[in-house]
Amino acid sequence: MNSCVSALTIAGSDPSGGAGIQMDLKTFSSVEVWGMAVITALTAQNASRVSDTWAMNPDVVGRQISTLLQDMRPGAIKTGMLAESGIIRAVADIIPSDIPLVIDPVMVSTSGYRLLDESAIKFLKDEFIPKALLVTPNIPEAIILSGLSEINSEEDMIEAGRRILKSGQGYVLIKGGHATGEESVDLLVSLKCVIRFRSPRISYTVHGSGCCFSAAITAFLALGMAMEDACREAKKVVYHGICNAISGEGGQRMINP
Ligand code: PXL
Repeated sequence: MNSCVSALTIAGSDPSGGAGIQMDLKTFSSVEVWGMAVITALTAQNASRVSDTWAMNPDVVGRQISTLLQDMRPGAIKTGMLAESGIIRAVADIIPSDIPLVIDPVMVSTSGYRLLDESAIKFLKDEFIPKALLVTPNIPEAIILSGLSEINSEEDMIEAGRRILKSGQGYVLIKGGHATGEESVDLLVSLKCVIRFRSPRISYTVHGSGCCFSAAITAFLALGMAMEDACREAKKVVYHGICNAISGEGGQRMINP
């Protein structure tokens, strides 16, 4: 473990270990980055479903971050489940603008449970996403963030990415896991270019792959990689994790980075 390099996740707890902060910390460890975690929400869930969520008080989230940053400085920060606009505001107000920020715009769990208030989506789009170096939506999230009515092709993914990029500085990684075809294609879109990452499509779905992907990118950015390399290496981590998925009770597969 290279303990000089650290990354921070600001996300919800998944007691099953499949997603959320538990998955983020496992992913950071798998690439030998020191993991730190600020909890935004608790969830009650198992391998197959979320049954309840409890958002932290935004001041509690803010205090966790401000105390941590008094004597520790992560090389990169990612956010996952932010639950509600008060928490997004607390995070947006506190995190330093000179640390690379990856926003995984978590909205709904794989099993269909809402993890972000509907009313917080506008705030996420208008106030928080412009602060990100990278946003990592899947296709359903990209539809909501871009305002497109559907995404059916790589051209649509690029158009969605361009719409989500509010300023010229950032990147959007549109993940093609929800698309169809023999390959799973993710597109890294910036105002200057589009880069394609491909892997064979695996026929089953796994819980936690989105968290693992954005956490691995965050860890590689903390290690000093350029964005394109960080996304390419992270895709390998996720692909390996999906191939090595473990079966939870009820046959639900959980990623194993
Ligand atoms: O996969 C998205 C996600 C993120 N964070 C938490 C979750 C989930 C999905 O269930 O529980 C805490």
